[in-house]
Amino acid sequence: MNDLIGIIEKGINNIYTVHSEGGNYLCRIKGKKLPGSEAVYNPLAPGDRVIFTPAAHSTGMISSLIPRENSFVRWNMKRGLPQVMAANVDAVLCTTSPDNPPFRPRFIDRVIVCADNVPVIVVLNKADLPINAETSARMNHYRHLGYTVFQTSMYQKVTIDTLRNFLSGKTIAVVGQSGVGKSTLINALMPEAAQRTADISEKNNRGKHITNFAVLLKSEYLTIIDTPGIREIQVPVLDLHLIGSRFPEIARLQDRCSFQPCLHRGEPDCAVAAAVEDGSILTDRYESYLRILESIEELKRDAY
Ligand SMILES: Nc1nc2c(ncn2[C@@H]2O[C@H](COP(=O)(O)OP(=O)(O)OP(=O)(O)O)[C@@H](O)[C@H]2O)c(=O)[nH]1
Ligand SMILES: [Mg+2]
Ligand SMILES: [Zn+2]
Repeated sequence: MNDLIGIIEKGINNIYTVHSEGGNYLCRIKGKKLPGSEAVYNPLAPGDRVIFTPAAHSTGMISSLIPRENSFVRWNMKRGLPQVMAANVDAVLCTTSPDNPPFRPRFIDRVIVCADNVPVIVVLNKADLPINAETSARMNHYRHLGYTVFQTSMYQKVTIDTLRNFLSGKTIAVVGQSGVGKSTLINALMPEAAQRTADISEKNNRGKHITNFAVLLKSEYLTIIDTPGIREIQVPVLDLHLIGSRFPEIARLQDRCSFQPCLHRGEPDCAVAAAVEDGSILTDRYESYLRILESIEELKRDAY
């Protein structure tokens, strides 16, 4: 049979569900390894476009990956390898909550850095719970930095409708801590998704990692990739100089630093340090940036 192009919906135990014109195919990778995927945790992620050879009974063999337009990649701490959670999306929806689990802005900053060539939308879900001034201020700050922000609640239909309208026609990946309500939000946006959800643990105020593999879900107007909740998100090992370019307020000043390239941590006559000093860059965002640099340096040290 002729080769087909398809989209990965999910991959479990090296068996990939590939969506194509003719329907869904259960595929394996031809020769077990895809060229170029040696140093990664997973060779394929939901949203990837692949070429495969169909066989009997809706099965098939994947022979190659069509180069990705973009991806969301985190560092898998257990395996010490980069893990692609979604590919070829129009946006990453970074989902957070004001409480249960608590709001963690540095988590959002890391999600933004993990989004390679994709816009990030920041969603404060569970907006029916009390939102403290600090959380509101940080959400406003993301808006000020140029990110699209939303507040949603499963109990406020209008918030879901507003988000659904905004996302209409797009393919998005939903990421965030466990228990913030990613799957609940997806079920509200597209009821046919019927993703499993569960209450968070009362003992430690954390989610229970209910979604355990990433999956691409389609409705008539929307394609969404649900992803497993992450407890501690680690940025992959990237060139340190790339990190500043993923902080818009740092990126727009970088050219003005005397020292080039500048990492903005103690170099003389640094425009970013000056902006932190005069308050035009939020101190916590700057510290968040520094922690990310340190965490990458740590990973590099561990590798030797
Ligand atoms: N108060 C409130 N609770 C919500 C809202 N959305 C979701 N929840 C609750 O939050 C809990 C966790 O929801 P899930 O959708 O399973 O969370 P998740 O982010 O998919 O979690 P993982 O799959 O573990 O990553 C459930 O008890 C939901 O009912 C909301 O808007 N408001
Ligand atoms: Mg879930
Ligand atoms: Zn600098």
